Amino acid sequence: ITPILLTVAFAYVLGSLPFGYWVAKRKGVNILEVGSKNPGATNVKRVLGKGPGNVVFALDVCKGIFATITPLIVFPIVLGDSARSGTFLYDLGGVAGVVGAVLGHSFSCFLGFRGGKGVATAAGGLLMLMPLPCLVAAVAWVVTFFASRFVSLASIVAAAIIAITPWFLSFGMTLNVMATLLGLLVIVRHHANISRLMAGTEHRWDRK
Ligand code: NKO
Repeated sequence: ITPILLTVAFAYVLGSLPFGYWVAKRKGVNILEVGSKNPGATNVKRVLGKGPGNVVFALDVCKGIFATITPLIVFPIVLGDSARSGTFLYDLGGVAGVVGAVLGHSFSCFLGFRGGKGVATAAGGLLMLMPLPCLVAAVAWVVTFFASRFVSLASIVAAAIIAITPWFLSFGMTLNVMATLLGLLVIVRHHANISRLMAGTEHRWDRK
């Protein structure tokens, strides 16, 4: 249990790094008070433009990748055969990494337990654990976005795909349960967007 707790703690702190907040702050903007008030890549792009938005997206994806890949590399080395690829402990290490990072991003200890919606960070971690569902979700994200021009709707559709598709593949119970819970968490984090979508007041993305 100790390696799992250490992994969650490490991933949580890493995920908590509020890159969206910091990048905007360097430009003199408090991202928590403008646009959708979300410290994610989308809102940084909306308020500050393409460059800063892409930087935040890349950094948020990287923190998901790093938090997840670290236990996948360290567990077999430190714990030996009981945590090699294919074991429950190995899967649990990866799950602790991605879940810790998304919780950190969403409830950052550097932002008074506020944070983003976890889309980019989850995408980075899931890419390491289940590349195929992640690719399908990414394609669905792009299609939904260009069809609707709602970033939030695209993210919700991608999260639903992450929650559902792994059950039809052979990842095993540990990863499947994680994917469903993570997908649901990302959807719940979009509750304000969902209200706006239903009220017809959600922000539509138009080319700048
Ligand atoms: O400001 O409330 P807002 O309109 O900013 O923002 C809503 C938005 C918040 O999310 C972000 C991150 C944007 C990342 C877009 C990259 C899409 C790449 C597709 C990844 C597919 C895997 C998804 C896994 C979800 C669990 O939604």
